[in-house]
Amino acid sequence: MIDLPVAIASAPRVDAWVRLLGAMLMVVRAVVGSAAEPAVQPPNVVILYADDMGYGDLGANNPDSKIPTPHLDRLASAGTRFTDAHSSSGVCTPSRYALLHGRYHWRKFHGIVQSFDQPILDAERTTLAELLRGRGHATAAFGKWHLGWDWEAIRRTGAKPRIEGKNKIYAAADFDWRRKIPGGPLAHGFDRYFGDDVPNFPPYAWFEDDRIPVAPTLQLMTTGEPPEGNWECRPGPMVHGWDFHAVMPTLTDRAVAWIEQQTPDRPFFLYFPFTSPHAPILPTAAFTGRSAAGPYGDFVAQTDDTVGRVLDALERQGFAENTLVIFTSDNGPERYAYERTRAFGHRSMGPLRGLKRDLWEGGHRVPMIVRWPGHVPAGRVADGLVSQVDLYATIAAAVGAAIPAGSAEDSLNQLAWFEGKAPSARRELVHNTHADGYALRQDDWILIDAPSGGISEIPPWYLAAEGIPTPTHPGELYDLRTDPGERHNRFDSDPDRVAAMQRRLDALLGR
Ligand SMILES: [Ca+2]
Repeated sequence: MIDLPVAIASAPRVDAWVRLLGAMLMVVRAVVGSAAEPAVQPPNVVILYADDMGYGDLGANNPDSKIPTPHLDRLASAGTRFTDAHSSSGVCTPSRYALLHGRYHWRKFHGIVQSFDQPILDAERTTLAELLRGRGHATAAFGKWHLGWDWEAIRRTGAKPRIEGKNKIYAAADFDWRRKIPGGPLAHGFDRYFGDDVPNFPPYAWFEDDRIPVAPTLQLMTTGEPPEGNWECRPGPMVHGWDFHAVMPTLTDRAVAWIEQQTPDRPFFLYFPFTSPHAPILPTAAFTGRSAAGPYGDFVAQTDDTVGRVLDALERQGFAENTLVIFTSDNGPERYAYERTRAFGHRSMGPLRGLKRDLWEGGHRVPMIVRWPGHVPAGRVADGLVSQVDLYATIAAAVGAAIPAGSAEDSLNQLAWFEGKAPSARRELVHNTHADGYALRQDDWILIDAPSGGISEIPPWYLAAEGIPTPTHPGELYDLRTDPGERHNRFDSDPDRVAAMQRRLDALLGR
């Protein structure tokens, strides 16, 4: 502000000039201000994160899809669809860590958080939720957390689990369920949390913020089989009357209700990691038969409907225009996807090779749509390279937040590209699921530093039907521009590129 001298402002002729000068200064401030600040208020941010949804399960990505996804297709036509977008890992927990920290998971760990494991997020690094809350956003997480809690804080003295393989099997009486459970979403920047942590892990109970309001009293019981696949449920404590079918509808209701509580005078951040279409595959009666790809297809259709309900709530409350909506998935489709190709002619992996866990594209190239009216071009398809690791710096730029030193070290700001003003900032990406296998992407090329990019088991009939050869080389090299299905291994024919990419991968991994 410029203070005008009172003595001059009081003289009548000078007063007119001062008023004119004041008006000009206001115009200058308005112009300068609008250039520096993209909006009166930073945008709301909504991340919708599907669980195990494949590249080819998004209708807009797959002309031969047998699953209707009208709401996601609508989102894609109102925003930009990314066809070379990647989760950090081929499994759940590491991808979530990478998304919320803007950091490769493999710098710290590889596997998933098991049931009753301790928290995996870093207290010394700012999460995306902490960043946005610092910018003034109200923050909430609904759904699948799967980043651990400090269970030790509520474990009763002397209670010890029975160990069976990966599972620590506790009884309901081993915990004091009346107490707060530290280390969860509220410890990492979220004002609110509602969800079931992991739908196929104990405790089978609702979490409200940092408490479990209705205590588990039973051990897991399931009756019958799901309509497709297995329950995939780990043993452990369960609430009386727990209803697996109610999980996605309840999460959707709660997320919509939270949006309805928001007001235009404060921006918000909704992080909504779905529990679907991950197993147990349990579409509700309203969605049974909705697709031509079996119960899994119906569960994807239900997932799409949840997206529709969130988009409708944003529209109804007047938030749609100033909300950055990002839809993506935490990894590729589960192993049932092979049988789905035979039974229904639906390819959850689309044209890609491999599934969840794999270093091949099907493990980590996932659907991604970004909508932000007036900023991100509508109806555009972007084929540049992007990682979910980049969402942190990109969102920070969109809301005008500075990234604290020491946080989000791997995240590239892709805002100019998202807005259609520049190419992708990313030329290179490291892929990893397990500790013993890495791949390096450079422009169109991928080097898989393992004899096979496959980790998920492949049925012999599928290998025969697709004409996939047995691996015979110490590594794999593909040109994804001409060979997106990774069929023609160039490892032997391009040794110079293999050596250069191997050196670069070793340097990036510090080995
Ligand atoms: Ca997953």
